[in-house]
Amino acid sequence: MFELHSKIRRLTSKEKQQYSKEGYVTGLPVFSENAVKDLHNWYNELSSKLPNDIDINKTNMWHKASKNFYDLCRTSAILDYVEDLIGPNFVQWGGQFFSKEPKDGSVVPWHQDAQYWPLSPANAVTVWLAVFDTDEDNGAMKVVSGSHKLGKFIHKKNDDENLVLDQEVSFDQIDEDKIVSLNLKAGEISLHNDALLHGSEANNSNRRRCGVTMRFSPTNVKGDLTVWPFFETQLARGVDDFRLNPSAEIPRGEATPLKMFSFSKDFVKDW
Ligand SMILES: O=C(O)CCC(=O)C(=O)O
Repeated sequence: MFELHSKIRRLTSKEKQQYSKEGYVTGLPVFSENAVKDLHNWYNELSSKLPNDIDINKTNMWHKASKNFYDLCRTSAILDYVEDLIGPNFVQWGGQFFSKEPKDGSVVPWHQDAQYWPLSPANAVTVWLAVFDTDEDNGAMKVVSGSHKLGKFIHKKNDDENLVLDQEVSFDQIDEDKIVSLNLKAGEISLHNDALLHGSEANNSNRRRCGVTMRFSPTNVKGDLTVWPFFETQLARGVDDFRLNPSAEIPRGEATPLKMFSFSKDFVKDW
């Protein structure tokens, strides 16, 4: 879809060990420098379809709505990296933007994804693709290395309007020395485990910051439909011998999610 980086590769055994020990891998090349402009145009085109009063951070399920988004998530180099962590058979069930305009004040509180997700077994990998360069000045995602091994942290509800999510782990539970900023060049990805503590501070720069997240789980995952009735999967790679979840339609054109949770059948489609 976009020009691939000349250095795409598979994960090294050191990176696989790092994922297991520290819960993340970062700085993986996917798209070339030439592709960055295309990636920006892609983002501008998709985001411009949202009505002005809808915050892109409050929309999800883009992979079920937009062929453009779906195709990006099927980039073979991205799936190769994911396969190296969770094996050859896996599904996609989430696709979302985490975007911060310069000085918009938005913050992603410290949290563990698995806390929000009624999935078992909990073994999801998130791909975070940098659409723009991201660093500490523009609010790069930060992780607490090794925290995925420490069990569930206490999350408290916080309705502060600057927070992108409303469940937060207080800073006093966090080992500050273990915080790592996942600074990425546009076109690179990081991968993180669903139990890893992570979050991000405000974008204090004059540069936009945006990541595309893609959520993948091995095919043996089962979503609790009593909690997430809209949970639907698309086979991303391999075969699904388990068939434990409803399937999501594969988008053949462009629709735009206007909220967090939708069934694929509910999108207003142009196909
Ligand atoms: O982009 C961010 O700052 C946070 C992303 C996030 O929370 C996630 O990928 O689960």
